[in-house]
Amino acid sequence: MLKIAIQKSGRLFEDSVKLLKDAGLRIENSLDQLKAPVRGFDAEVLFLRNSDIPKYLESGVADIAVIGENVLREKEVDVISVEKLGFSKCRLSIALPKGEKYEGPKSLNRLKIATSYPVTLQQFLTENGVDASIHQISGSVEIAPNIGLADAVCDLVSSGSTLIKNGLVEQETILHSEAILASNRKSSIQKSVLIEQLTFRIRAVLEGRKNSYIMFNLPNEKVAEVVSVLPGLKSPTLLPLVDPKWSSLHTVIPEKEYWNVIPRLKEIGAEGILVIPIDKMIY
Ligand code: PRT
Repeated sequence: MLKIAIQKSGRLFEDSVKLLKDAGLRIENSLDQLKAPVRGFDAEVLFLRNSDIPKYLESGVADIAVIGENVLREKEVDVISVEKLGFSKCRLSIALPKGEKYEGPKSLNRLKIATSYPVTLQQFLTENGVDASIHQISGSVEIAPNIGLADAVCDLVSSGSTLIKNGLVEQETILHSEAILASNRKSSIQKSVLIEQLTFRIRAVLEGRKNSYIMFNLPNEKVAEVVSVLPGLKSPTLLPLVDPKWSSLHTVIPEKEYWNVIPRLKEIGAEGILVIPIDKMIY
């Protein structure tokens, strides 16, 4: 049985549960459980604190986990990063009070920086030859300069509004992070079949999320021109319509190209464009 760790509650919880459900794992949980059996896959899910997952993963209590890259990096654990999952994207950034001059890392010399990420920050300071002191705090980092606890902060940022609300300006990003699937080294050998099966399912879900299936009608003489603007899979499918002068074209396009491609298809003469989400996609 594969032991899969996910965050018990917090920013990663909902997306982690959804990913596993979309991959066909039916978690039989009630909210106060620490562990839940799974139907549809030989696994059980452990609900843990995000900050505790790295040590449980490294020690083998969990075989595989959904975890923020930032936490793995901070805890310096020896695990295998299997797959980036595309959610909980954020960055670890250094911010200074508005009005303070910043001309690169050297501006941090002799400053006191408040953070919950002392290891990652120290690595950045050392790599850049900066002599600053680190004040470790476990939460509400952004208020540290306002209450005189520090000169600067190093904290996670997603929208940036927390920094702005506290009169801080983001100056230097030291790490980009998102949720990842990570596995224990021993388990990746001993339970390789289960881990490969789970990874295969998760990749199929992620590929599906990144793409859309589109279909539309077009005059036959426009087929070559339309195909030239399509970024999709190897070759689109062309089907005849009842009207012999028209065809229906079906293909897959990456979500990120969708809004560039659709207006061009319309300009060329495509009609009745349907865009359909893809549940799973396997290359
Ligand atoms: O208690 P437990 O150990 O389970 O959880 P935690 O306190 O580590 O977790 P949680 O739920 O706050 O965050 C879990 C993970 O979500 C983090 O480790 C990151 O990988 C990811 N993540 C993504 C974030 C953010 N975005 C984020 N914006 N984690 C925290 N923040 C905080 C940030 O610290 C700051 O206070 O949100 C604020 C800034 O947000 P913006 O949108 O105003 O920029």
